Amino acid sequence: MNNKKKIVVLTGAGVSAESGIKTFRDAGGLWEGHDVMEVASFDGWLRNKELVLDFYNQRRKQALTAKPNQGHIGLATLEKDFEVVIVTQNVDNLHERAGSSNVIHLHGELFKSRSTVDENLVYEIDDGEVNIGDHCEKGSQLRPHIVWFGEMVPMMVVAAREAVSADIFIVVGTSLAVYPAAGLIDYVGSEIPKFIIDPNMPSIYPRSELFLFEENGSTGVKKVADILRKIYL
Ligand code: BV8
Repeated sequence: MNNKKKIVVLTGAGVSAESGIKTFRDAGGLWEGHDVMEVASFDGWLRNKELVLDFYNQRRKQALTAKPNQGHIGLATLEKDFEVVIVTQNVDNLHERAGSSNVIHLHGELFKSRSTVDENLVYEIDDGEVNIGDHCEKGSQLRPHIVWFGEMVPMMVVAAREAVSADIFIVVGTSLAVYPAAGLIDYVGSEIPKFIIDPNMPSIYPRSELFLFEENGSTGVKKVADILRKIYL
């Protein structure tokens, strides 16, 4: 019988910042010089598939050179003493590469592509590119396996179910500006301790059991992990 306390973690671009991956906001709403809606929306895809595919090919190349930082590693190490579910808005695979074994990607995955006629046809890309003319087994153009603005977030239901049964909730490196991801905290019990780690604390609705760590993920995660081990072990 697993009597480990369950930690649910919501992460955003900030947890990968110290791995050299630009955050969504720091890019000033421009990604690699593009308007977000040009490269991260379905309309943008319809307007210019090549531009969108190139944008994600560039980000995949950049993500390949990035390494997990102490924030990712600290979260993965929590699995020694706790049941840990990572809910990330990030499309990189740094949580997995740090050793986290239970990662829910709300906004998709950079290293996967999918069919444009059958969303169940999802393919690993590894270190490759996706280009015009790359087709799924049903002959349709492949697209990035990413949730664009204006698209449904199918994994939100799974993430919310995890949050409902959390004993501890940690938020690392997100401006809590994008919904429904930012609403995950509302599924967590009011009496459950909530730790927020961010050097520029996001505006968050005041509630009980909120503990703020105004610092980088690499140091904040270690501090919170030490506190949790003191309290729960
Ligand atoms: C949907 C994939 C409905 C792309 C992304 C008006 C009001 C409210 C909501 C909306 C609105 N208009 C439209 C909406 C909905 C919209 C939305 O929320 N828009 C926002 C911008 C207002 N949401 C959607 O469209 C979602 N879908 O609602 O569908 C629907 C319903 C029925 C039928 C059809 C549709 C889909 C949203 C998903 C979009 N895709 N990503 C890609 O990555 O290529 S979201 C995008 O923002 C990023 O990927 C990122 O994941 C996400 C959130 O950003 P953060 O991760 O928080 O990053 P950010 O830069 O903002 O913050 C970084 C934080 O880190 C900062 O706080 C910083 O201080 C901190 N930090 C910096 N350094 C460090 C650090 N922390 C720790 N350590 C450090 N070293």
